[in-house]
Amino acid sequence: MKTILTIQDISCFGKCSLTVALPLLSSMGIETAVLPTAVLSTHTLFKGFICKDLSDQLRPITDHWKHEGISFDAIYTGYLGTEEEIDTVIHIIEEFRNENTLVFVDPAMGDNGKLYPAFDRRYARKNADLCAIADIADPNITEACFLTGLPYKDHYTEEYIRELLSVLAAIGTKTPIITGVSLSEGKTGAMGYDSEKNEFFQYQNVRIPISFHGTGDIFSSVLAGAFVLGLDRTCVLKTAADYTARTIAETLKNPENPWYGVDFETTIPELIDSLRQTKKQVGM
Ligand code: PXL
Repeated sequence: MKTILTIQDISCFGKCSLTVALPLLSSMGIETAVLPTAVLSTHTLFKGFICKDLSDQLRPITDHWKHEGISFDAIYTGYLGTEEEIDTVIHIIEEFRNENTLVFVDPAMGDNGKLYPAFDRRYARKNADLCAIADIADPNITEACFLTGLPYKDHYTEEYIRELLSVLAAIGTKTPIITGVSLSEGKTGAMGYDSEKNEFFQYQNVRIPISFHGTGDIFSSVLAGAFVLGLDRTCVLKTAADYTARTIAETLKNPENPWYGVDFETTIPELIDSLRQTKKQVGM
């Protein structure tokens, strides 16, 4: 079985970060270890959340793992809190990585042209250091702009996305993938760049014109999992984008859907089925 370590916060209530990554990766058949960077009562969209930072626990935990000879096929980082924490995470990646380890970074820090209130430009620059050591990083357009220093655009062309991807690759990410890329009316998806082969790739499907909290974490978790399973990049994008879109569609059908997250639990059986079919098609 493939193994993955995911490093991000645990928002105890609210369907994001670890409460999404852990069930999704496990249901994809990947042994998933977690390194919680902080415990929050809820995610930060709730008023009055409380947060206990666990930065000082990360090294003692990973030191124990080292001592036990524990290793991982992949390391997937999500929402982190501070510049110091990013430095610690870079150190942990360097300690656990070998030539076969897949390092996947979701530099979660903003959307719609703005950083989340907790973050500033210095934090964004530090996140660029983390992306520089990633095999794959999947910022949205906003995050890609803060990572590269290129201006944010609401309306853009494929050329603009290619430029963002090229600069991300120049920073050091081997295969940057930009999410939330809409290249034609009514469609959305992701576009990536394999810098070793100098090839761009993309996948688009129907755009559901409503945004829900936590869908970025769902997309990233499935993307990371599908790469770890060894699917080719086009299948990976399709699996993650289709699953996210199906989840949003199912959530919209539920008149009692919660405002704080999506009903990703309902569609987990479909994810398992689609992976089974894809693997069969490619003879895995
Ligand atoms: O979904 C990203 C995320 C993760 N963790 C926490 C968050 C958010 C987004 O707002 O608040 C604590």
